[in-house]
Amino acid sequence: MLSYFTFNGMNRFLCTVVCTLLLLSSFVCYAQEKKGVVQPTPRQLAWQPLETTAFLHFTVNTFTDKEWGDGTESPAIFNPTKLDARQWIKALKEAGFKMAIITAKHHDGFCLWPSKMTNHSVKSSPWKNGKGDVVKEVADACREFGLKFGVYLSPWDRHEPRYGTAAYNDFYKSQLRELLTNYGPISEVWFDGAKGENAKDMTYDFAGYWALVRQLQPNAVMFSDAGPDVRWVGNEAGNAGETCWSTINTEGLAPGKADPGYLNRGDATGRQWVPAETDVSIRPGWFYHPSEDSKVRSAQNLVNLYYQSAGRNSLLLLNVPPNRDGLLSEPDIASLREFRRILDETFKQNLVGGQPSLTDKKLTTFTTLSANQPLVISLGAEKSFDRMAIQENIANGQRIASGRVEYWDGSNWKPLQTFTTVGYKRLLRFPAVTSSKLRLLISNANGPVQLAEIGVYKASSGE
Ligand code: FUL
Repeated sequence: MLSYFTFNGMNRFLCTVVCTLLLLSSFVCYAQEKKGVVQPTPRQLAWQPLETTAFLHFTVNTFTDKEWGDGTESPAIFNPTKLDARQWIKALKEAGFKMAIITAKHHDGFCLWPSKMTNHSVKSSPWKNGKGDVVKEVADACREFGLKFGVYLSPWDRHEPRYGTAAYNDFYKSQLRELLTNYGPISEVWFDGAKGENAKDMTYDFAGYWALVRQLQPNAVMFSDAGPDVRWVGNEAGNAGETCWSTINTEGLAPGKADPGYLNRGDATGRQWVPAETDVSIRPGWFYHPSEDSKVRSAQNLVNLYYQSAGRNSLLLLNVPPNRDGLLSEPDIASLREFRRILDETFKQNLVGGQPSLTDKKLTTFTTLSANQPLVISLGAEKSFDRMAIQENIANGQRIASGRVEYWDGSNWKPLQTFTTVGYKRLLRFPAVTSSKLRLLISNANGPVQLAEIGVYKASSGE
């Protein structure tokens, strides 16, 4: 009995030691794997696949023909007699847009909702006898058509007399609270960094604004030049960097004070995950101007913007400004419709065959690749193609720094295209080739690559 207990006790002791060692070693591996890997938060992960989102710039400027109002505009000029937010959101939905962000207040200070904090709003306008609420109409239409909804609330306010004093921060937070509590779920809050040269000195309480958003709409992403959740792409021309990391170092960066080139490219060694959003307008201006009716971007131009933003690990935020009637204009709607038709036609059929984990449209099923480990992609038979999509499982970070694609010409591998960062999605465009297989090689990576998706396509003849 005694010897049995002693042996059994010894066994248990050894077992405990071995198990503890195993646990410790797996913890060390886990910690090493996690070390240095910067990952998106769940809210950023939900935002990135939206790909095409819309901005709606609308305010007194629509009626004064200006881009920046000075705050002296009379609310009496705001009278969009045919306003129909359902028409806006339906057109966006049909064009594949997944979110709409309304300028609830631009720099002129006029509020598109009946704010309790000021009379400088729709409630002092003739529109709907002062009983209207544009923010509510847009929020309701987004819910009806299944789009996410976001708000732009300009910190710079050229009308409000408290602007320039500490009391303005409380005023601004009260307005933010109204927007965050009265209109249902908000998916993005846009904090514009713009401020005129002659603007009064004002220290914005960004920390306080951001805390309020986290408290009242914890699922919303916040945009400002350098985050906290989403960063500016560094230009308003619709160009994400050819190299575009979702990571940056935010220390020392403040709204309005970040180097646009840095924001455009991101930073391979960045310690914060702050992906780039590409905001650009369908017209030369952000607001509607009758003289720009003939200057609306063509569908092909919009397709190009898509490749330069969503196709470079960013997200397209395309502004489509409502006109003085309160409607989206016909030329804008026609371009949007054709834009979607071209994209749908191009991406309707993935020519890659027999590699389910790479074509199942799920980032969580991936193939792990190291640098210089070739991956052959079979098309099953000879096919003609001129577009490629590559995606990483960004839930575990962004790793690809550079790589190349080759195609089989029947006897040799021939160079097709080189690329740098991939991240959520990289789209490649090249003259059409006919081949039965391709080969992907990653040249540089920050760690083992989790290759999630590969798509090979033949572009629509519309583009
Ligand atoms: C800028 C603003 O000054 C423009 O008017 C526009 O709203 C653009 C999206 O952001 O900073």
